[in-house]
Amino acid sequence: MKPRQGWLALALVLASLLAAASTWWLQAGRQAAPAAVEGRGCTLEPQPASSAHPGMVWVPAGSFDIGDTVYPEELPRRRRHVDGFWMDRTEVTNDAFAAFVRATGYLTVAERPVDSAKHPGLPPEMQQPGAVVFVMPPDVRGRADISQWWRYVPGADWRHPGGPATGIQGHGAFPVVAVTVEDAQAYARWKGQALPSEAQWEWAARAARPAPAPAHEQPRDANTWQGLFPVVNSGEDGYVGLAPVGCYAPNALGLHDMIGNVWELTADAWTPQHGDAPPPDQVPAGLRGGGAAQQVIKGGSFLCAPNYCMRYRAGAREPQDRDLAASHLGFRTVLVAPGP
Ligand SMILES: [Ca+2]
Ligand SMILES: [Ca+2]
Repeated sequence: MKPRQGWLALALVLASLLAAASTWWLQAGRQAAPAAVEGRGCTLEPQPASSAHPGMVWVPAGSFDIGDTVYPEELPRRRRHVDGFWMDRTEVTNDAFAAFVRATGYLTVAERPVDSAKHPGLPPEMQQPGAVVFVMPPDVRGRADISQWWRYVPGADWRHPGGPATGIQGHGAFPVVAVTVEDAQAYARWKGQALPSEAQWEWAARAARPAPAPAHEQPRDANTWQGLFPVVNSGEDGYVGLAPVGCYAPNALGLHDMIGNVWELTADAWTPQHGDAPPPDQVPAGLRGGGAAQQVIKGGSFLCAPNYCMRYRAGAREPQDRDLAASHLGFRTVLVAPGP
């Protein structure tokens, strides 16, 4: 494919690979939201008042074999060592991101004019600020053409995750979506924190357990997709779309929604497979030469289903365009500081 020919195609391919987006407002109209907590948030377990970093949990140091064996990009498994660090126990919420925007006046990438020099030849609708949005189709002809359920929506952004007519009122406890790695890193810097490396993220998702390799089954304590993606979503896990953060049981470290709900951005530039050496942590991809345009994202989302995207696993990974927002994609931050 000519690199400039199809940002649309690229966007759609990436989006499909990620199995992304925010259908909560659309799907909620089709299927009654089964959870009584819709919109209000879920109650997080209290933390000790003495906690050095409220809202974060300590992830101890350790070594493990990064990766998994389900999809080619998870190979080869490589030994990685991770020093101890603090990590947000939930995905960053709309309320938290709104506080950052209020304090700084920050404008997200999806709200800015599209860089036509960087992406020449875009169709008119993609020359407008916006984000990629999942729209549940009534039926599909196979799953090769992902434009059956993925759309670039002008006016979609973190405040309007489904497009201009949608909003986040009453959804302050939901994960912020439609943010890019630049946005996530700006938030993290404001907090004095950083995005996790892929190794940090995966080690934390494994609850700092070096072995055995995590199971491949669809998890029960996570917001994923039950049914035949993209047309049948039974919502057996309580949510057909996004869920407020912290509605599902935490892992053994106290981290919620590492698997499912929203995909999570990392600090690492995308590599098609795990290399001999780990990518340098927390270094913007552009600084490593070549201007890598994609970032590693982890954990899968509420759109991950057994028939389409079995990426509800710690070792799963996907690429995401650095400058393209999607309504299934959020993040959480880490802090390198002395442990408890
Ligand atoms: Ca679900
Ligand atoms: Ca997640």
